[in-house]
Amino acid sequence: MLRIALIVLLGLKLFASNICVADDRPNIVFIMSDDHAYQAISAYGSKLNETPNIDRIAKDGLRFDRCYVTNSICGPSRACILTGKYSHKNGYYANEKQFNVDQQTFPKLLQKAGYQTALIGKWHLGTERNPTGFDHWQIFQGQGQYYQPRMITPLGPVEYVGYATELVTDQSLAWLKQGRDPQKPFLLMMHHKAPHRPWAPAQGHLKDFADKEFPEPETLFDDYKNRASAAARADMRISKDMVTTGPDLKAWDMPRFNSKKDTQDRNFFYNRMTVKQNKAWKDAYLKKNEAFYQDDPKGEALTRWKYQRYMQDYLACVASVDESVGALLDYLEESGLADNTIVVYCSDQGMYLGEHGWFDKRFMYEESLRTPLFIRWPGVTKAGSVNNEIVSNVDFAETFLDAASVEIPKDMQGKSFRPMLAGKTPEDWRKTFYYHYYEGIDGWHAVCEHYGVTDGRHKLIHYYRIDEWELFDLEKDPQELHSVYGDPDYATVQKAMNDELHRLRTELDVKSNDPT
Ligand code: SGN
Ligand code: CA
Repeated sequence: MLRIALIVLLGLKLFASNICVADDRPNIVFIMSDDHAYQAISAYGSKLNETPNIDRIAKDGLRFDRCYVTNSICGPSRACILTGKYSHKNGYYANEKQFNVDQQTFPKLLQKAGYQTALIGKWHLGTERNPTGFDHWQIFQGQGQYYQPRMITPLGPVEYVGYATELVTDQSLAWLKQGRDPQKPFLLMMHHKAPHRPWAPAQGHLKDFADKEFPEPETLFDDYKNRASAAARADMRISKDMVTTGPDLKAWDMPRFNSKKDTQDRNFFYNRMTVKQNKAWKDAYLKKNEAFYQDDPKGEALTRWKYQRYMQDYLACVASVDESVGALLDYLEESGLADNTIVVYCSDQGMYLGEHGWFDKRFMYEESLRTPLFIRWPGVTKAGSVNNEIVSNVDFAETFLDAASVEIPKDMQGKSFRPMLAGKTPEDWRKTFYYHYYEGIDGWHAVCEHYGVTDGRHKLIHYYRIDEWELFDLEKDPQELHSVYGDPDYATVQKAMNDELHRLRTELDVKSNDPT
């Protein structure tokens, strides 16, 4: 009798202790690509490609149609995501600086609250000091290389053999399978290099788009008139700034290109490749390059050819990212983790796929201001739902903390959109959004420094170093081709937007345009 009572008691104790340790806070898998335009995701109606796996997140979850970034450039976007603060507060306002890793970040707060945290892939916030707030991390050096990338780990650098997107996927899966403490909820930040310039596809995707003719954007031959001079000044035109014989377009493997520079460019790529990879590349490009030189297109015809090759390579890089998302989703489902895991897919910013004749990002125009965002949280997000509110990468930190029931620090500058995941928009949700780009006319691609405000319908931009303004009516002019700044018909709108701009600058404590 006594023995039975003891066994029962012991059983109850075990049961009770299980209840104590069970931690049902959701896991977070945050998948971020680099420069992935919403125009190249089928869940956003892409005319260019299919992304069946990214679409799975949209199908089972929520698609955001107006996720804006505060500063459309890589490192600053990442710093903003980690800290929940604008660039002027987190200090990382331009690429190639050193992120202050001692500051508060949401992974650190999750870690302190009992989450296990991991970061795998692109960091691009400087490597003089190691990332902090992660139980496990492994990052590309700088921008990272597509083929045989070097990765920095807590034990030092490791030279990998393989393709960046696939390596990041494999390492993420390995951590999920073997590196995790199953008793703890986790945060996994899986950061791809792709589809960033120079758009080097994986061996297995080199020919995916070889025979496809892509529709050209209507503004491929933009004349940059009726706006401030910033658009015309920028060096990011497919026509003149995209390199045909260099890594951009890979029309290089021809006997006639034997200058030192051509050879260096080629070797930079080819020397990183295995014999098999190199053969696959030659097989994919050589014949087409020959045809290109036979045709010898000039002027607009050349731009058209460049645009087609750009898309062919860019979308092939996207195909690997989409595969990676599929592998992650499959594993979450097979392992039973999916039910209690929030899956996020986004990019660090948007990208021009020929709109305004451009590649790259940086401007406050829609293509680079908006970044793709999909979130699936089983039991919370409604399958196939769409959100049209202005959310931002500055909101991510607070949203994740909120989802994990961790207190949100007062000094973060975004707002948790956790209620929106369940389909409820808070009544006081923002109606306007502040943007600020700092790298400026002397930086890469010569995009003038600017700040601005948008409410989704109108957009006011001030290129403050050259003191020129733009005002767009996005309803009448969705492609942002005709500024109505100074137009008497828009005087009231202009005044209201200007007031709002100043209100937001005060609220966000923007004291100076030059944070240095
Ligand atoms: C590199 C690219 C630029 C790109 C920046 C920043 N040039 O410098 O075209 O704008 O990265 O991109 S390249 O010749 O090296 O490819 S970011 O996404 O990392 O901000
Ligand atoms: Ca980027």
